[in-house]
Amino acid sequence: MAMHTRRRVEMDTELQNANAYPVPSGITMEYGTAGFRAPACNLPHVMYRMGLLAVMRARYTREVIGVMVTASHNPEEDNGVKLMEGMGEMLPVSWERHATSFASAHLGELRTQLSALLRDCPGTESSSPAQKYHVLIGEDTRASSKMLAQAVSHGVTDLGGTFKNFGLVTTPQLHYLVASHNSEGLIGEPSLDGYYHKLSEAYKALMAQSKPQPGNEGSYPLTMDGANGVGAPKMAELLSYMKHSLSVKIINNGESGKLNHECGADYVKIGQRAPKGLQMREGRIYCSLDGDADRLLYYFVDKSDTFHLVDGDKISTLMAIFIQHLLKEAQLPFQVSVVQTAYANGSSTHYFEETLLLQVYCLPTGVKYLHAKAKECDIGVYFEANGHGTAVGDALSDLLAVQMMLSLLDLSLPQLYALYTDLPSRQLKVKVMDRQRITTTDAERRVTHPDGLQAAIEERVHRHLQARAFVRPSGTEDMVRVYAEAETQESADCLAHEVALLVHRLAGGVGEEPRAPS
Ligand code: 16G
Ligand code: MG
Repeated sequence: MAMHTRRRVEMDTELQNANAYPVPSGITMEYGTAGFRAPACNLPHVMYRMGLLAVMRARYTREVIGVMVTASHNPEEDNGVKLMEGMGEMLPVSWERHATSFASAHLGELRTQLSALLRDCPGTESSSPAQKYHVLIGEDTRASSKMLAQAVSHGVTDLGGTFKNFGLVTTPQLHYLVASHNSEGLIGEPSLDGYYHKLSEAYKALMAQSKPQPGNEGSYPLTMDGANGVGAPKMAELLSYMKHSLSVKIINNGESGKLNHECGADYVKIGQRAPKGLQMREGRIYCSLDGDADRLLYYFVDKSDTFHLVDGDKISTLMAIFIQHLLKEAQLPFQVSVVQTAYANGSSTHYFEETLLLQVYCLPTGVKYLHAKAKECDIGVYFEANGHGTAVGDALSDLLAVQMMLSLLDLSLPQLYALYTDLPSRQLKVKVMDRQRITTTDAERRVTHPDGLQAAIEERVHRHLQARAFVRPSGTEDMVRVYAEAETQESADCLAHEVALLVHRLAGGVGEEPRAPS
């Protein structure tokens, strides 16, 4: 009874800021693989509600929870939010539905849902008055992020929680801060200084083991494209801790260009080209981050100025080789497995299975799926082809890891690239009325709805050599994504276009039919 009374009091007297965050009419959103993403103007009410949910989650887990305000590689005008768990993992799938229903709940419904959550989730109801629930907030460089982070903080304080807003941080830095807060220093000091210190000291210690050879990776100067996002200033901060052990030239550092516009990891991967304005030279190596620094891709040009991409598949190849090498040296019997998505290039899967003799798993897109599978393995290496790897995809630590592994294996980036030849591929997007009408199975490799689409895709695939194609609704954009690979670029382009046309015709395409890739 006492408990009941307290709950009522909490629900009735608080939420004093709720009226400032009404739900706009006609807007519903789903908490997807990357949390919520939408045009920033549609998000204040979602942010406020995620502040509330973060406190509820903190009550439930008894841990500090993170809320990151970012829309990663989306355009500057968008924004988004995702919650981070105690050890820096993603919000569990079982709570995603609470996030979805909170996001569009009007005040009355919100009170009901908060009460229901208190009732239904063991742990949330018991709260000693002295117990404070703490939320860490981070923001990317978008103009809207400050205001949206403030909306999160209003949600937190309305439920009696406390917060610390770290301001500008990369998404993985917030993961680190959350995990280090909850581990009471075991992971590292819970501050950005602690993060930089940990990374730079580990890098220096590992690099001290490498014996620089003439012509090895140490002599390839590195240029980093910061996507005009938060990764650029944060890399500059990290470099100040590295002293002379690493030198990186940073471009697209946000001083003049627009976030993710004609630069960044997504632009480079999708277009298989350098960021606009970058004059690449043979003998240098280049890498791109995305807008919140949780993706990393490398690239270079050869003598004939041909562009070559070292994507997430190739980075996981490097990691798998490096770990195999360490296991062999230490004579440890662990099995290394590789976890990929359907976007992994067919040649990479073949190389892992046939040359490195590793077990390969294919999972649906989204780090949470890959991470869960990797945890089941003795040693699980995972990267999405788009450059998103490891538990939080920290592009800064992945960059240090790549530099270190190349150096210790005495391998150059062109040598890594040459280990296997990617099949040419093409990605396209199609706008449809309702992308959720497309459903898939078999780790997104086959369509189950609408009827007839899968058979039609297969019929087109059979017209090409070494071909494969699949479609899936994007979790971050209102689009259906099409992927095709085949023996030649021409063939991959043609197949992708044919499949895009099928989606447009059979799945309720909007506007003009998709054009062939130019
Ligand atoms: C998010 C996911 C990333 C995935 C991408 C797919 C996390 C932390 N991030 O960025 O893993 O590759 O979405 O986007 O899970 P899409 O659904 O629009 O293709
Ligand atoms: Mg990102």
